[in-house]
Amino acid sequence: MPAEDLPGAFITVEGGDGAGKTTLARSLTECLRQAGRVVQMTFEPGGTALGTRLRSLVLDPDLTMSDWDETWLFLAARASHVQEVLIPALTAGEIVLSDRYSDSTLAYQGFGRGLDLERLSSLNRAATQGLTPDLTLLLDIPAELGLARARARSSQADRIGDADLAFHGRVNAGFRMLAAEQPERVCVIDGRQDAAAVLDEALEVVNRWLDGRRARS
Ligand code: Z5A
Repeated sequence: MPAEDLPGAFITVEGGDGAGKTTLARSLTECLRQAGRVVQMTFEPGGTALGTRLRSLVLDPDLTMSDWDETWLFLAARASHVQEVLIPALTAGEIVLSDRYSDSTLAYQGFGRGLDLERLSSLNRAATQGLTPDLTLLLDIPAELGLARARARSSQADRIGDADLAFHGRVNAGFRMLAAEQPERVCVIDGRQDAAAVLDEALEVVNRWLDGRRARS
């Protein structure tokens, strides 16, 4: 089920740790609402009661789990998010802005952990019922900068954020490869810019996409 078959608009924000996704998703939501649009902001892993529980398990630094166990937890959180939040909001014609979605699984578990990308893509299709974003904003910053930002904000340990720099470098390179494969969906924004410049660029991309969609319908 491509999101374009539903009346709403499905936009995701992706990128490595500390890239500025949450900051951008919040400010973009506010600007779009001020312009009179109905926007639901959500996030993964989380967004539902089950997703919130799974989030605390998958990020718990005191738990050990295999890379596939980790993957199943993200996929289970995604399946409930799609069914309970995304499909109803898109069916109601809302703009849905999700802080992370299925590209994160390909980047972290595929490029980062080294799991098979084709298998992950097929599991993503099953967990999402085939729901793909209309538009993805990828915040691209060097892993060192993202980790420094994330660690300056919080010293709380987390099982994935605490992985080494090489892991985060592979994740970021993976996101760039996904963007290169699907340039019609994924727009790369330089996350090194200050937050206001990132927002300006994102707003321009989103408004252009929304206007284009209205013209096409
Ligand atoms: N994960 C996965 O492995 N597989 C999956 O399928 C999914 C997720 C869905 C939790 O995600 C973890 O789950 C994550 C990926 C993995 N890995 N880890 N750890 P998360 O999204 O909840 O966690 P996160 O990526 O670590 O989010 P984050 O650290 O909160 O990063 P962010 O949302 O991109 O950044 P931010 O919170 O907006 O900003 C971080 C700090 O930088 C903050 O102090 C801001 O004020 C500052 N900031 C933001 N923008 C700027 C700019 N432009 N300039 C300067 N400073 C800025």
